[in-house]
Amino acid sequence: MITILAGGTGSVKLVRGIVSQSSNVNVISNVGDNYWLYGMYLCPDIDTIIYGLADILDYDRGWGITKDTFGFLRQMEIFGEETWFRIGDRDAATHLMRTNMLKNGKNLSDITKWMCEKFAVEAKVIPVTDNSLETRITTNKGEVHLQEYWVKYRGKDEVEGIQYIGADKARPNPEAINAMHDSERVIIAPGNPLTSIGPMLSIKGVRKELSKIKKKVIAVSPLIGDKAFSGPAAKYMQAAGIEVSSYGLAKMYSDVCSNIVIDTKDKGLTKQIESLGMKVYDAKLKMINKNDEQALASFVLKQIHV
Ligand code: FO1
Repeated sequence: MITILAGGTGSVKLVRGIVSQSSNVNVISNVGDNYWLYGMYLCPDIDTIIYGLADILDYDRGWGITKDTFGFLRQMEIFGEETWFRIGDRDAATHLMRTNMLKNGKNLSDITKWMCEKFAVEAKVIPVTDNSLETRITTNKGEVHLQEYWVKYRGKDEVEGIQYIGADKARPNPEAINAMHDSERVIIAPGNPLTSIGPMLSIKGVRKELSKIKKKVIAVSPLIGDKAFSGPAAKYMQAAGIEVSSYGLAKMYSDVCSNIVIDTKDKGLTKQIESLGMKVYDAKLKMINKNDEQALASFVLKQIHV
């Protein structure tokens, strides 16, 4: 059994690769970027993983359903609503079903299981918690939800801080803890360390469990040099006072994992990272097609000899 901790867009390629190589995979999903909009509960990271595994993800955008239409959004615009968050018509059905089920008393874990069944996804997708956990970004103009910072305001303002609201009270999903405990290997996907992986690590029980099993935990870096493959990881790392490099990442993860895969171009950092007590592996990290996803996944699965 393999468990992978994942965010959305930055993680989905490796998640797909891992699932293509192993039949018993748990994906623990971030929920910090969940967002209420038009009375619907959106879980972008959970949906990106499920759509990716169901092979219906819009790969160019990295979110939403491929070839979706936007009639619903157009109508909201006519009603005078803000439409900065591009919800497709089929995607809206996912949010509506989830919201109705929540209103009928189901929890996010059960709803996610139901979604996996409906999309014929065999891997288990497990929300890291069923409690409220919200990533908020502080800028010089104030504090906003992550989706507002990145999508509505296009990540323009200087980031001063990142908060995980609710982390102190959030209970880890017992299924997530059991999955990590029972797995041969636990992988930290190359998601944004502050906004995809960070919210999960901010839950005390998750961090504690990972630190207990850190010898079998392997992280895959989302960086080459001081640049992320995609998205604002570098900007958030800088704001959090973390060196923007795979060394900075390794330092951030050093209490929860003993193994890291960095890009071959960053091989020069090996000694420095090893000084943190971590094993370092290098590979080509950029995944452009399914072959790359599978190659990196099989490389990651071959490492760690506990
Ligand atoms: N990201 C954008 O940059 N613009 C969008 O309009 C947008 C819509 C959207 C709709 C559904 C969904 O599941 C994700 C969506 N995303 C959009 C991605 C999302 O904002 C983030 O990339 C993730 O939350 C981070 O993992």
